[in-house]
Amino acid sequence: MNKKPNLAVVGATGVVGRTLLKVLEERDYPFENLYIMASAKSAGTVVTFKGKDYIVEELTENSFDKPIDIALFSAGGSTSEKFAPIAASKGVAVVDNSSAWRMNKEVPLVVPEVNPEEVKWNKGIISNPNCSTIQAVVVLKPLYDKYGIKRVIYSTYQAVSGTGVKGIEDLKEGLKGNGTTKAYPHPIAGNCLPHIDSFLDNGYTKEEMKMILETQKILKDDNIKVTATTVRVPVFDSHSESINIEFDKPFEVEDIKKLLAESPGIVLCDDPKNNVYPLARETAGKDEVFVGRIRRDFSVDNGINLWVVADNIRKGAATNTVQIAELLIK
Ligand code: L14
Repeated sequence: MNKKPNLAVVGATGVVGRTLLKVLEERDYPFENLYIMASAKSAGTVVTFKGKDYIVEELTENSFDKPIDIALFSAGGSTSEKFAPIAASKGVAVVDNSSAWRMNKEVPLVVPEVNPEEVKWNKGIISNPNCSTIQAVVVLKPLYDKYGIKRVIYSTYQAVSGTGVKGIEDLKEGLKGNGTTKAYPHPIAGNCLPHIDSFLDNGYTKEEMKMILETQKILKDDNIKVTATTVRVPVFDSHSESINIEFDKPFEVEDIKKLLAESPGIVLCDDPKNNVYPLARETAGKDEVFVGRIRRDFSVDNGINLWVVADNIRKGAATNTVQIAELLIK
């Protein structure tokens, strides 16, 4: 692409959408024209971007008749399911934040530090992985390349911002002593809910299955065994994850620390004797994935334990989307 693209942001008024605009602004993403679209409910509201006011347009089947080059979608699964193919059919490159297209074989699932080359074969839609998957695979990829991975066990501690405004409200109200349950079936303050997204017949939640299947797709290896337990915790921003990995090959813990510290998008944060390890409150607002508590799992051959934390709305959604959009204009 030689000229600057015409850019559309679809769903700019939610938690991810607002951060998407912020990240586009921070990274000075180049564009000729910017169109901001949302459902009829938010249409007509004014959004300020780089000091200029934009009126939010209603997303319709005709929205992409304009000469739009790239559209960043963060408007939920059903909107993406309907409108991403319409946009793609009109020649728009869609970067989609919902879970609608991630496991579709015709759609690349991209984390720029991990598999940037996948963008090339897109047929109009590129999918942004689930927030919990993104931060995990940024760390898994260099380890996979060097040592091979047999099995991964994920246990997550996920922030309420992933649920959007209602989740944030439930925690705010809960901390004031009001047990509101707008977002969750139980109060979130003072609780851990082993329940993210809905339950499937196999006993797992959709969030758990997303982590399992997306990890295999992104690392292009269906032989990796993956299991997951995803838990909502009373934290506003940043998902934390305990990741247990069993490698094919032997390793030295010090080599792993060095490898991760040198890998793209990762900050090593591992000095437990001085109380230094990745923390949700410290990673909130940042774009890197933080890793610490790196230690051998003595219960198996070639096993390791890691603690991985990242801002779920930034690296887990908005920043990753903008990084994909940057690959599109390279
Ligand atoms: O699949 O509630 O993109 O924290 C991301 C947020 C699923 C739910 C996705 C949450 C959603 C998740």
